[in-house]
Amino acid sequence: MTEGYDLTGKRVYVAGHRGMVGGAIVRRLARENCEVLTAGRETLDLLDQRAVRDWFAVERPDVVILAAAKVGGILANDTWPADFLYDNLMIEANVIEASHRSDVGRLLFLGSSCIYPKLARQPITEDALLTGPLEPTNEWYAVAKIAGIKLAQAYRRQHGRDYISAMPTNLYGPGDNFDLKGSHVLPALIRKAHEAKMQGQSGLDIWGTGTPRREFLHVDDLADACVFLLKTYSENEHVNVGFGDDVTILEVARMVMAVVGLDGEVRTDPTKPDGTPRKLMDAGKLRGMGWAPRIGLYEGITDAYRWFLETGGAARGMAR
Ligand code: GFB
Repeated sequence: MTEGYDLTGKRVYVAGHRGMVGGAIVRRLARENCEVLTAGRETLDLLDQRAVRDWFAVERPDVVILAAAKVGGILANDTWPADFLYDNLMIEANVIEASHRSDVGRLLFLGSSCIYPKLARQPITEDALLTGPLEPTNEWYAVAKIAGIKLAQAYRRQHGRDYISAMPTNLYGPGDNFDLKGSHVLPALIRKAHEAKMQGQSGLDIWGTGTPRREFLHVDDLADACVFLLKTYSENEHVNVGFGDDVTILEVARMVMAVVGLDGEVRTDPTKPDGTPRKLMDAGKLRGMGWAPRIGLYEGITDAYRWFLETGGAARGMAR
């Protein structure tokens, strides 16, 4: 444990600030007395090793939060396996190595709950990593994220760097991707429910059987957990950031319909993949350190729908 790592006056680089996660972290850091650094893709291509090294050499951040990633839902993972593996490996390798080269003292790498084996015992504790085969629908992304954890650990071990990793569960909230081909389930259902309501239809079409269980965390809670970990945690093992409870896809679909105000039944489509049956993370380690989420699922979906309405629900591209 780092006793009260102080962010005051630090230059904190948030990689991926235009994505849902990076955006939430920038909003949360506004409450800290630090300087936030960001760089859009037009300024800095994180796939370009030379450009990343040069940017770090000039900007000299003290702290890095690595929230940049090629992300997407079950279909996106299946459609673009090369992008999910290559882009994520390159982003992690470039940012972590450049951080070390330019003497960044503190780095937080963000992964995903899909790093765990498909049939891991539930709720999933941190030590389930690499104990069994992965879920095939997202193994490319999972392998890249596991490599990111290992990179942080390797720089800690070989170079004494204070680099840590957090594994969030399925996230949602303002800034999400509402493109139906690329998105995760919650933004997809919000958009589909909204469009059905606008067209005077009833009922909501969902993919798969509706029986898989998923745990959802509002991205503002994740951002708060990231700042908490940066200030307090300094160990080799990654930390789960979960909500602590899960729901079936059918349940979440009904909740979305209630928030949006859409009547009718949920219609399943078993020709579409379910993905992993369940991935509830054990959030006990982080709770034991004194952090807990604040935003309940219904309240969080209401907030995500508010953002969708305010921004016109523009189909948003992949966050990076
Ligand atoms: O959120 P999601 O795309 O990804 O799908 P995963 C979760 C569940 O919702 C699956 C179902 O069982 C989907 O079949 N679902 C129902 C839908 N209707 C829809 C819909 O309209 N759109 C989508 N997208 N799903 C992802 C991984 O897995 O989780 C990523 O692919 C990452 O790599 C992320 O780890 C956190 O939860 O299955």
